[in-house]
Amino acid sequence: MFEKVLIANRGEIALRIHRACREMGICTVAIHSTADSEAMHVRLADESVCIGPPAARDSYLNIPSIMAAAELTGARAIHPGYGFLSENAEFARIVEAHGLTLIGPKAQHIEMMGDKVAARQALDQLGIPLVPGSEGIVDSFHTAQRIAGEIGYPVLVKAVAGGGGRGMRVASSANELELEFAVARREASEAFGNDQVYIEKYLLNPRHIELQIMADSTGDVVHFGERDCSIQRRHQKILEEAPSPLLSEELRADICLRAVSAVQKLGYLGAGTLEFLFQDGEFYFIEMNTRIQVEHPVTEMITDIDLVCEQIRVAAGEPLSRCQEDIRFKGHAIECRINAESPVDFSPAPGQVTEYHPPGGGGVRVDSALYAGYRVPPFYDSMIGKLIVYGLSRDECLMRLKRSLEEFVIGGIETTLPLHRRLVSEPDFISANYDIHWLERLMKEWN
Ligand code: MV4
Repeated sequence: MFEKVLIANRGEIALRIHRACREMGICTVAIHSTADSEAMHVRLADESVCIGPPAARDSYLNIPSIMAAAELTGARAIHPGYGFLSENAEFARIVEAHGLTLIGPKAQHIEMMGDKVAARQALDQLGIPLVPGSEGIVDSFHTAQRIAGEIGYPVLVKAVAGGGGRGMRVASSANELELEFAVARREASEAFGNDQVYIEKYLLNPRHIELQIMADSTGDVVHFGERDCSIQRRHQKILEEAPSPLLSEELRADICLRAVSAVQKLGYLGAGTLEFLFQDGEFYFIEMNTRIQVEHPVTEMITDIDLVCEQIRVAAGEPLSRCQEDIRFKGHAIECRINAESPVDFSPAPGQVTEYHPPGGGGVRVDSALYAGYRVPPFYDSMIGKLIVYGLSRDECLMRLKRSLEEFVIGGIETTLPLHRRLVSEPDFISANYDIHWLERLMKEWN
């Protein structure tokens, strides 16, 4: 096992990784920008290194500075968390070239899944159902029109280097496609420096369901079931739950079996998430994420497994702590993402936290690096914490969520807590009757 791990991230996930390391008897090195000197993960880590100015490109994305911090402190492994360098294949290669271990997948798999067409082709070959669409890159309007004619309109033009919702254009007719194809290419080129696009049938009212998997270096692969992440706004998830309230045992067993088999055949290592759209009882693969995700705690709550510990174990060459039969699913969990934002227009609202009183009691978990007096810096993502609530049934979970949201006090800054309080009283949320567009439609009604 590693003696010392460098945490190449900030905020709640840096603290989350520190906690896992501590419980495994591993020393931690925090890195931080000059804006994060007073951050909780820096205070708690065994050692800390300031690696640059506030702008992420000069600090949390600054590979030479991070490698120097690892060298200086003798950390032999690096956990990238999510965001920042977590899905950067070049970083993975550099870490490896220095004889260190990245707590994450191999560079080749990060690279493959970063290319959305390569990911589609690989998983198609391995028996994963895809959204109907082009087999590969579509390089002319003529080809785009032919494929759209075959699969039927509306279609979605997506960037090969995209993901997370950036670089997508919908076309409802051949006429619209001519314009949208050109716009998608130009936007892809500007956003990713790569103008390659592909085409999928545009699904009108799907849910977003993702599967958590983990692979070890012995070739063992397990799944931890699914998360329903349909409640989002502008491609930012707001609330996630596990299990999906709408999946039958048969459908779940089938897709999980396929996912495990595919990931095993890829020779994948570490944690991964297969993202699907789910509509009319069918799964359609869209992307695979090669990092630990923000919403991993809902899976931890219903399986009673520490996914970050498992990531560290498998990166160190140890086997997964449990085989599939020993992963038992029990109860229901919901996570609310709490952002330092106006609950009305979602504009960022950094500033000093004057009061901090998180909820507690049975079945309640708060993952946050906040404390009273902390100044939320304006330079980074606005997520400042996550409230995760567990119940034996979805109903019990909902009641607990309501009372936890009532208890939660964050003073001095605006947060999205009022939005969550309103959401959990919505009849369609309570009855789990929502799709990926539900929240945006609802918020239009509120205005
Ligand atoms: C789609 C889709 C409908 N049809 N693909 C957006 C993020 C990116 N990961 C994929 N996305 C979508 N792909 C087809 N063929 C709708 C979306 C989409 C979406 C997906 C998941 C969660 C929220 C979303 C919000 C808007 C659109």
